[in-house]
Amino acid sequence: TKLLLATRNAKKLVELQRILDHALGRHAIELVGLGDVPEYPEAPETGLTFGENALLKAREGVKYTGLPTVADDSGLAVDALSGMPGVFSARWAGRHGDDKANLELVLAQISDLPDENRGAAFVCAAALVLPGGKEHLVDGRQAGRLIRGPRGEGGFGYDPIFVAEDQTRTNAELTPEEKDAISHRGKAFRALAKVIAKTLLA
Ligand code: ITT
Ligand code: NA
Repeated sequence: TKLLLATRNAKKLVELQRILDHALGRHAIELVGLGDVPEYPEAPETGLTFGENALLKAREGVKYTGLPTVADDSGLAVDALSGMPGVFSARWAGRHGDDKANLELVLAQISDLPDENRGAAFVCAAALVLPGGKEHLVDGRQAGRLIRGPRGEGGFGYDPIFVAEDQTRTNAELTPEEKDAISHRGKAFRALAKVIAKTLLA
């Protein structure tokens, strides 16, 4: 079964295919990337919440391809920054997708805070929009804290500075499977996999 994945983030795509393969069995879902859709428009991400943005991205996918479409909108909410960078996580330092600059800016913004005030959470909204117009939205959250400098090579984005609750390693030091098991994206897309199983694979 073909599903469009409305993302331009290659690392997200890898995580999502892996999470869906694990939840639904290998080859149950074939994710089609935006690279295979000619003249796909810039994603509208004008929403004020992760959920709104995920729905905007998924609706756009259905509109341009007619395929059932999934989308992920996600980010890091830092307690001491009143939940920022939040929906601005991908472009917090200015240039979209500059992971290194983004995490360095967040670290600078909380550099004077003691360990007990460095709480943060990753949030993921996962949307499924069907060609008939039906919409499904779920989310997932991973709570933790920010350390003072990056550690690890795995994952992407803010993973090198984030240590999840009950962990000693950063998300970037976990294996991919360990990250999926506890991540905001793993939680959201395992919930969405149940919806996919009922609506598209039944
Ligand atoms: P698309 O909109 O094309 O899917 P994007 O990277 O722009 O790709 P978002 O707007 O959802 O996606 O922004 C997500 C940002 O949040 C991402 O660039 C990272 O900075 C951060 N982020 C999301 N999930 C993360 C994760 O699992 N680990 C670390 N950082 C993450
Ligand atoms: Na976004």
